Amino acid sequence: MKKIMILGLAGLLAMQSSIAAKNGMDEMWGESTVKLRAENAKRGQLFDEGNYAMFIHWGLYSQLGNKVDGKTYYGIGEWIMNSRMAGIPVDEYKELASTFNPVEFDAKAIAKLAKDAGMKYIVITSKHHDGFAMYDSKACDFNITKTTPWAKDPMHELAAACRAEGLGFGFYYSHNQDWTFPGGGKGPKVDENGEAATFDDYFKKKCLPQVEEITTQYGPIEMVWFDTPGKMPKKYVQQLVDVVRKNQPNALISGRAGHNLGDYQSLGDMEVPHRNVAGLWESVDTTNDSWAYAWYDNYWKTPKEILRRLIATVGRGGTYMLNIGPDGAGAVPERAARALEQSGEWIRRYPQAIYNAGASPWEHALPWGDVTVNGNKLILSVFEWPTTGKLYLPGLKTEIVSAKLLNRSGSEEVVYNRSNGWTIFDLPCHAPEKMVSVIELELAGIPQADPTFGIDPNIGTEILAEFAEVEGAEQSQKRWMEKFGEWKRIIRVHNWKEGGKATFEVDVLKAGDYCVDLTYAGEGRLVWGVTIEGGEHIQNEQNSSHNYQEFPIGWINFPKAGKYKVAVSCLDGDCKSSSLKAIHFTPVW
Ligand code: FHN
Repeated sequence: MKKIMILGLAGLLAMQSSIAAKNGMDEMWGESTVKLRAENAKRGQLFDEGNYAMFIHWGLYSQLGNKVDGKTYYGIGEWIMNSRMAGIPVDEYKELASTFNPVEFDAKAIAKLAKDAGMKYIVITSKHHDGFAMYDSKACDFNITKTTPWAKDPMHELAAACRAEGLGFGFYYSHNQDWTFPGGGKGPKVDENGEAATFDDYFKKKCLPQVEEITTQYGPIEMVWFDTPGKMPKKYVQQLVDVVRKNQPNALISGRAGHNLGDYQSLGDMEVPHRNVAGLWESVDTTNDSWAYAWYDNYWKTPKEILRRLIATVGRGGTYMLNIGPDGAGAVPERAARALEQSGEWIRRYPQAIYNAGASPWEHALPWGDVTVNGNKLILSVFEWPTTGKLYLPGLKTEIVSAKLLNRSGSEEVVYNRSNGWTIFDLPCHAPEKMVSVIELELAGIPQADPTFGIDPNIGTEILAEFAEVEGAEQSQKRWMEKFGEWKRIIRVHNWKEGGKATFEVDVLKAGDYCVDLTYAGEGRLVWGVTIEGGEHIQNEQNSSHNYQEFPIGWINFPKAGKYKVAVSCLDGDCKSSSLKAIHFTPVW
C-alpha cells in the first residue's frame, strides 16, 4: 500500500511510497475485490489501494474518428480540429454537434466493463480542449444536451452506473485550453461581436461555472482530472481547486491542475517508468495509440501487455489509469473491451498482485517479469516462463517463510535453494497460466532486496542506460511523438567524449560466456567497446540507424560468480551523435 496523505503535490512527492505491511489483505481483496466500494472509500483510497482505473476520452471528435472529408489523419483523435491534424475552423467544428447521435452509448455496459476489467473508478472527459461539454451545462450551450439530436446527459447515467457497480466516478476537465470559446487557451481571440476576449472572460463565463457544475450535478465524485495547465496563472488554478474542495471534499485533484496545487503527480502521457518513483503518482495510458476513437487504430495492447504495464506501474509504486475511446455512436471498440475483460479475468484470480500492492524492492522489472509487494508477501508475476524448470531471483535479503506457485485451483509449494545471494526456484515445465503465472512468497518481514541487476542464467537481461553511472558523456531524457500525440521517451547516453563511459553494475550467478548486444541510435558505422572492470575487454564495429536498434557486439566472459562493473564506450565513428539506450547479456548455450 502506498501511504496516502493529502498534502498537496509538493508534500506528496517527498513522501516515500510505502511497502509496509497490510495485514488481513487476503480477506479484504482476495475473497471479495468489491469490498472497497466507492461509497465507503476515503479520499484517495481507490487511487491509492485500487491502483487501476478507467480513463475515457469521448466527445464530438469521436464522431470523426480521425477521418475528415475522406482523408485520414494519424494521431490522437481528440486533437482533430487542431492545425497539426485536420485544422477544422471553429464554426465548422461546432456544426458536428448537429449530427452527434450516440445511440449506442450504454453507461451500464461501460461501468460493467470497467468492473470486469478490475478497475476501481472511471474518469471521463466532461470537456476536452475542443470546448464541447459532454454533459448538461447551463454555463455554455455548446454541450451535448442543447446542440445534439441525442439531447441527453450521459454523465448522469454513467455516474449512476458506476455507483451501482461500486465504482468511483470522476471527470476530466480541460481548464486552460478551450479552442472554441472566446478567450480560452488557444481559442478565438474575439467574441461573436468582434470584441477582444481575454482569458479572464473565458474563465469567469465558462471554466469556473462549469467546474462548479461538474462538482455539484453528479453526486460524490472521486476526482477532477485537470489537464494541460500551460501558463495558466496560479490565481485561476487556485479558484478551481477551491471550488472542488468546497463541493467535493473527498475528490482528488490531478497534478496537472498546475502550480503544485494537485494532490498527486501525473507522469507524462503513456509513460510507465522503469525505476521506482516516490510519492503518490499515476501513469495514464491508452488501449491503442490514441486517446479518442480513431477508425484505423487497431494497435491494441494485448491482455498480456495490459497486465505487463499495469503490474510495472504498481511495481514502481504508482496507479495505472488506462483509456478507452468510444466511437461517435458511443460504442466501445470490441477489441479494446475484449483485451480489458481478459486481463480482468486474470486480476480476479490474482488480486493480491494489484490491489493494495506496492513498489518492488528491486526498484525495476526483472528479466522474466515483475514484482509487487503486499504486506510481507512478494508477488512474482512471471511473464516469460522458464523452459529450463528454474527461475532465478537475485538479491532477496529477507528470509522466505513459504513459496507457492498459484494456479486456478489453488497453489502448490515450490522447492527452492539459495546460492550466492540468489534464490532459485524449481518449477514445472508448463506454466500454470497462459499470460502471467504467479509465485507468492511469504517472507519473515518487510521485503528487502539488493537492486543490482542480476544477469539471468536462463534468458536475456536488458539493462537500460538510465541505470548506468556515466562519465564523459551525457545522460538525459529524450521525448518524441511517434505519431502526433503518441509520446515515447527514453533516457539515453549520448554526446560521448574521448574516454567517456557508461558503467553498469551487474550480479553474475553463473560464470561463463555471455553474448553482449547494445541498443543504440546513431549515424554511420560505430565502434563500441565493452570492458569488465579488471577483466576482459571486447570491441566491435557495427552499423547504426536513426531508430534505436539492437546490434551484437560479441561474447564476454565473467570468470566467476559475483558482482562486476561493465563499462560501455563509443570508441570510433560519429560518437557525438550516437545514443545508447541499453545493454543486453544473454547466456551462451
Ligand atoms: O492534450 C491532452 C490529450 O489530448 C489527452 O487528453 C492527454 C491525456 O493525458 N492529455 C493531454 C496531453 O498531455
